[in-house]
Amino acid sequence: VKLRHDSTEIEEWRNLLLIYKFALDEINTKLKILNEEFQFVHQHNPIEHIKSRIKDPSSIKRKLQRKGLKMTIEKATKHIHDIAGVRITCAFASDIYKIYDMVSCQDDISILKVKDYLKEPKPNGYKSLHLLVEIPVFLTNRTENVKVEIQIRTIAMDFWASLEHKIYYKYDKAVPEYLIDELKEAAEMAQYLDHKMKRIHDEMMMYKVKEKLEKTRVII
Ligand code: 0O2
Repeated sequence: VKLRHDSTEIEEWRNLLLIYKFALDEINTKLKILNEEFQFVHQHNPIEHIKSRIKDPSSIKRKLQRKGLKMTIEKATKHIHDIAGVRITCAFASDIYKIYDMVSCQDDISILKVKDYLKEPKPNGYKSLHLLVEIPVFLTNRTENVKVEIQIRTIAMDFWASLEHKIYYKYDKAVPEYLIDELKEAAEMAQYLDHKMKRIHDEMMMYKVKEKLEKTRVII
């Protein structure tokens, strides 16, 4: 997609994207602190990886076109909710809601919208928890409330989503029927793997608790 804009407009876009970048910096710091504190209190890390990105102008333009809108700053800030995006991957599905609780307890973060594709996966098999949040960014002369989309999913869900995303673009959104079926099957397998890993993890935790109890009994 070719973007033709004059220099003032380019400057305005640069400024806008910089503010989104500041919002990402803030969210990333918050998540890092929450994860470290959670680890300290519960001896468990709910977050495996955090990836963040600013949507590039050509993708913003494509998304606006999909919505039948022109590429303007006003339209982009109003209609594109994932200009700033954070993707959090965790080991277990139960961690997803723990992270959600931690984020929603932050005084300076407002949750504007929740899309729960875990409770209601998309027909293609896509699963993830999407939070549209707003965070204040304190600038030299003003405060801007900036929207950030947070996607939270397990490693297995993320593995599936990144392959599906590649296939979707590879076939220019016209994915052959047999691959759609294969992807659905793979989504079920990812869900099976999530359950299995959780069961194994819970067994291990039970074993650890039993072992601790045994040791305490010996000491008493
Ligand atoms: P990219 O390239 O990842 O940025 P809305 O305006 O909120 O109604 P939106 O933003 O499309 O519509 O809503 P949604 O459902 O929250 O989707 C936002 C992002 O979620 C997408 O961004 C994808 O990153 C991801 N996503 C949603 N559905 C799917 C899916 O079926 N498969 C995969 N792999 N990812 C999905 P973009 O801009 O589409 O793409």
